[in-house]
Amino acid sequence: MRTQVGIIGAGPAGLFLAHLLHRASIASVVLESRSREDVEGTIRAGVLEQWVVDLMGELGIDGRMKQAADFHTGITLQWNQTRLHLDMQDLTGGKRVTVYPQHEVLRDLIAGRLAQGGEIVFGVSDTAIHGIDGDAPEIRFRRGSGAAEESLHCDYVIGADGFHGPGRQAIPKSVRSEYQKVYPFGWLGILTNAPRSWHELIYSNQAEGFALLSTRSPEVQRLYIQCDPHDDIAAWSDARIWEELHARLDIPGWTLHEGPIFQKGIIPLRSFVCDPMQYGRLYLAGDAAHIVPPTGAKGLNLAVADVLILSRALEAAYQRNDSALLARYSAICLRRVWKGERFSWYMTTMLHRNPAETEFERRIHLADLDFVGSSRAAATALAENYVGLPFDPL
Ligand code: RFL
Ligand code: PHB
Repeated sequence: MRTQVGIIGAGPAGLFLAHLLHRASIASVVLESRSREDVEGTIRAGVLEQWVVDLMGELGIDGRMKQAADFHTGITLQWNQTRLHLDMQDLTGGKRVTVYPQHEVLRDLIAGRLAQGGEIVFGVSDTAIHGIDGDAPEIRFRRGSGAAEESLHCDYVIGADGFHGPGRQAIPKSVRSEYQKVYPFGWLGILTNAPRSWHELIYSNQAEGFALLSTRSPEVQRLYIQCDPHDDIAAWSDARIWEELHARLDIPGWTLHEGPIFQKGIIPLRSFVCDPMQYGRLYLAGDAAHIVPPTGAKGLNLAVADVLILSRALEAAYQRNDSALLARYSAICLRRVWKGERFSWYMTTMLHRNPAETEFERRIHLADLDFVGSSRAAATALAENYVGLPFDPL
């Protein structure tokens, strides 16, 4: 098999890239280890930056989103049982955030790509990257375990294979620097059949710890609570989850709506950056190269930013024989990535209770929140990051 760009991973990074390359008349094949049902059914992110929503429009895959998404002009921060409404639209000159779940974005991307006649091979195994040092790289794989080994020959290999994929490992250790922070807390996330409790997202820092109220539809709500990352989900009965959510979200005169919980799970929180994001003919994009804790809602958005830059660089290489942008790919991406890392770390630190924090540190975090509430400049800085920073000139 031969194509121009071989993409490992049908997550947001890999699939947006396939669409962007198609728009630039560049051929690609996507290899994905999971089944289509699995990819389309995994519950992850919820918040899209404005430019990602606009990009979906440009790519002609925003039909369902326009019907089903929830458009928010602000967010609510809560501490000491008081709420602060941040009017993002006012603070950023008209930008909004869109709550539309990642798996719905993936459904739209997959259906759109298949309708174009694009190739996505689901259920591959034994994916292995070869020849990125030379000019004829290939990706070896099997269509399911036990099937014969095949080769996808291409000009460029894209590691859009998430944090645990083989892409990053293909960059020699001697070339790669990795920067990491693991937080001493995780998130327990639930989906519940309940009506909406509030008109926008609430990020709450209470004495009991962090909680986030988000939404999926008028009937389905998404909520998270800070927990021990090593907790066993079996230790969290529905009654205990609601008790903690009430303790962290209720304020005098307002109480959270409950409903049956139909999905729950625990995720660890980590910050991670791999530098460089490119080696030879291999280019990393999205979670393969960087991870942020979800408090800033940046992971998916950073993944799409990488491939937007990558698609422009590949377009210049193929259509104008100009590989200068490709050579700067890693540096251009990392500049934006580190700002996303900083913002995600800031939101996480400010809004969670670190089990090891001193009373001094706790008061600093509350002062940080108070500052956002009392300074338009501080509120604007938070809002600019939350709705998505402008792109640096290429
Ligand atoms: P993905 O989505 O992990 O996709 C990688 C794909 O590669 C496949 N793969 C392989 N395929 C072939 N061969 C192999 N050897 C392979 N190894 C792996 C995998 O099966 C997978 O399908 O990475 P990508 O595309 O870089 O996208 C990143 C985003 O998924 C991630 O950053 C976000 O979900 C993070 N995130 C959030 N981001 C936001 O922008 N806004 C949010 O509100 C937000 N909330 C969240 C989040 C992540 C969460 N979790 C579960 C970590 C909330 C949560 C709870
Ligand atoms: C979500 O709805 O899943 C969500 C929203 C905001 C975040 C993280 C996750 O910061």
